[in-house]
Amino acid sequence: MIPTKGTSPAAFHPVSAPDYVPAALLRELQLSRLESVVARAWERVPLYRTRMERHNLTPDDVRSLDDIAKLPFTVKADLRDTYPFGLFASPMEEIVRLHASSGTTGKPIVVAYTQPDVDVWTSVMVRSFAVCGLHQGDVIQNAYGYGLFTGGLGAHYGAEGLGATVIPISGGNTDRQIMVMRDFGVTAICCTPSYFLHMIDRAAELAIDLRALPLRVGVFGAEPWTGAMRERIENLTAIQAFDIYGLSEIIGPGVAVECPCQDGLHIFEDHFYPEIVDPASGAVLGAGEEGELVLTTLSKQAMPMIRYRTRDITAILPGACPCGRSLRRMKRISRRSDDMLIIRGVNVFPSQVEAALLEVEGTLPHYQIILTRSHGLDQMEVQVEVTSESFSDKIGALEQLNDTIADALEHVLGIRVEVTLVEPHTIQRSNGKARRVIDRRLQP
Ligand code: DLL
Repeated sequence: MIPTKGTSPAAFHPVSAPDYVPAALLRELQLSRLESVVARAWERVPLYRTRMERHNLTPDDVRSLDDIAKLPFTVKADLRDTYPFGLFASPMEEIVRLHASSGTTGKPIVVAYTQPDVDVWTSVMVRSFAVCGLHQGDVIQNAYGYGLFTGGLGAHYGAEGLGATVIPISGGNTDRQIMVMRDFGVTAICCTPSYFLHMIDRAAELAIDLRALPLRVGVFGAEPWTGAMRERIENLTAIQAFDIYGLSEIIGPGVAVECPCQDGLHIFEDHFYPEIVDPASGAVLGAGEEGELVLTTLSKQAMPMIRYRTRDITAILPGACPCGRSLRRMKRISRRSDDMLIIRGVNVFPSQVEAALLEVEGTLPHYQIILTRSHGLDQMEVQVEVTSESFSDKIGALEQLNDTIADALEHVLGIRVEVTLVEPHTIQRSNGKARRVIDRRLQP
């Protein structure tokens, strides 16, 4: 059955039942789980206990869901400072899996799972796929990277748990991806949105019409992408593109996913308790207000996370979703608070650049921002790939396109930046998360 906007065939999938638990029951469940997780963290992880003691708190101080706001935050540096196993709440004999995320600087962070943790992870991934309208009989090509990254194995267990057929192809070797997609009757693809765009380009070069294949669903995440990027993907293929969100520290993929209404991502809040806080003051914000997503794991054993500051910027959407799920929704993540570039005093986010480029005809959504410093002044160059047709245009037409892009960027960013048009395929592709920014400002 092809999912259409506003209706959800997944609504009838038995694994989706917890998505519809009445809100009052859900709150009760969350509170009893919160009490257990706080007690576990207190008893077993010295960092949590010391921090709570410093605030004169014991687990008994958490008596309602609002009391969560009394608890201290946990941040990424806590994982680095206790590297590798300092936040584990289970002995190694009970831990069945380790993953790690490298990040951009320094040591990786390590995350651990007991068997019940892997089961929870599988269950939220099964529910995620069901929300996207997938079921037994679907053939899921899993092009998220397998290995220490959580994307590959998370989606793999979810697809198998659903009873679908999973192709564990991992990232890379784009020609083989397209061959498999065509020859194996693939109905769903999982990868980063930027990698899927690359697959679309390559399929066009190989004269393979993706619309002629049974492919109907894409489950894309692990990096920010815009509504305009979704439109581009959906217009160039016959798929419905869903946004899936997650992070290693909390579990991996499967923290939240879009339903066919495509208006925000439902958070699996029976396992992950969301709050939105002001990134500067840490104050809890209300529904509809944009701020930093803070998550508390409600059922994880090996590595409970209490009020983890994700750095991802979003808002909890007020109101009920027409799909009928009681799980609250968050806006798609457009940016991270630490992604913000400050160029000559102006705040710039890569997502603004992407949104502006997608408005200009003749450009491809492959771009890179290069930052340099000359005579103490920050310079920002945006390299943009243009279609081969535009590239073969006369010089005058290219100059005009360059000006149009520079104007569009100035309009959203508030500063004039240098634009360089480059041929298709000039910008290096990634099989996983795209590298949007190259910062050479601190290089000697
Ligand atoms: O990226 C887990 C994942 C795998 C999610 C596959 C979805 C699909 P990490 O490598 O730890 O885990 O990176 C987590 O990636 O804090 C966000 O900044 C970003 N991110 C993940 N999903 C999305 C999304 C995985 N749908 C970090 N939209 C997070 C925007 C996302 N950003």
